[in-house]
Amino acid sequence: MFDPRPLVDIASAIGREAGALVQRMRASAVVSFDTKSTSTDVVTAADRASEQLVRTRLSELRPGEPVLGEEEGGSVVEGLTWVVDPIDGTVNYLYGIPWYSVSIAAQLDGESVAGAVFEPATGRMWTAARGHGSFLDGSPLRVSTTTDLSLSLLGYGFAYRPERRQRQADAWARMAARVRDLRRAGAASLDLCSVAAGRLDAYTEHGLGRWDWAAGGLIAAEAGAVVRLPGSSPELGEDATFAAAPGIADAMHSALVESGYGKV
Ligand code: LIP
Repeated sequence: MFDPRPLVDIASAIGREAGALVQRMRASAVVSFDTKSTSTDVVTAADRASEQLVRTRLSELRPGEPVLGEEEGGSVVEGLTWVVDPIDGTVNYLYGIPWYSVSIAAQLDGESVAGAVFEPATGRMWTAARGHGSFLDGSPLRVSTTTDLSLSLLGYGFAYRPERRQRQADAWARMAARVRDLRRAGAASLDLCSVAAGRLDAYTEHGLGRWDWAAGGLIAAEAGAVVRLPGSSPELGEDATFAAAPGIADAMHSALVESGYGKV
C-alpha cells in the first residue's frame, strides 16, 4: 500500500531549508525584482534561488523525479511529480509583509498526495499526506463549523491584469453584503491553509498556478474542506480555485455564481 507520509518529510525538510535561504536574502539585501506577465507580477532573486535549492535537494533525495516550478517551469507527468512555488506571496515578500511561503507538493498522476507549506517569517509548517490528515506544526487541523453564509469570512484574490481585476472587484462588491467580511491576504497557499485551520470559512481565486494550490489544496481537503480545483467548477470560472467549510460550501458557491464571479 502506497504511503505518502515519507514524501511529506522530504517536502518539509526542503521547504524549511529553502525558507531559511529566502529569509536570509530578505534580511541581507534590498530586494530587487524583475516582472513577468504584467508590471505588478514580480519575481525576485530569492524566488529563483529558492527554486534552485529545492531542485538541487530533490535531485539528491529523489533522483530522476520531475519537478514543475513557478520560475523554471516543467510539466506534470504520469507517476510522481514535485510541484514547487519557491515563494508564494512574492509581493508580500517584496514589501516585507510577513505572509509568504515556500510551497512543495508531491503529485501522483496530477493529484496531490503530499504537501508542505512553510512560512519563512514565522517558522510555521503546514503539512498533509493524502488520507492521513493535515497539520500545523504537528497539531491536527479542522475546518470551521460555520453554517451561516452571512457569518462567514471569505478570502479572495485578484488577477494581475487590470481589466480583469476591475471585473473581479465588481463581483466582490456584490459579495460584500452576503458574508461577514472579506480578506485578501496575498498568498494562495496560506489562504488555503487558513481554510484548513478555520481562520477563513472559504477562499476562492482565479488564475492560480498549480504550484499555488498543489500543497495548500491538499491541506484544506485533508482538514475537511470542500475543495474544487481549476477546471472542476466552470460556473465559478474554468481557472477558479475554491475551498470552503462544508457547512457553507454550496451556499458560498451559489452566491459567487449569482455575484457574477464566474464570468469575470
Ligand atoms: C500569488 C498568489 C496570490 C495571487 C497572486 C500571486 P505568487 O502567487 O499566492 O494568491 O493573488 O496574484 O499569484 O506569484 O506570489 O507565487
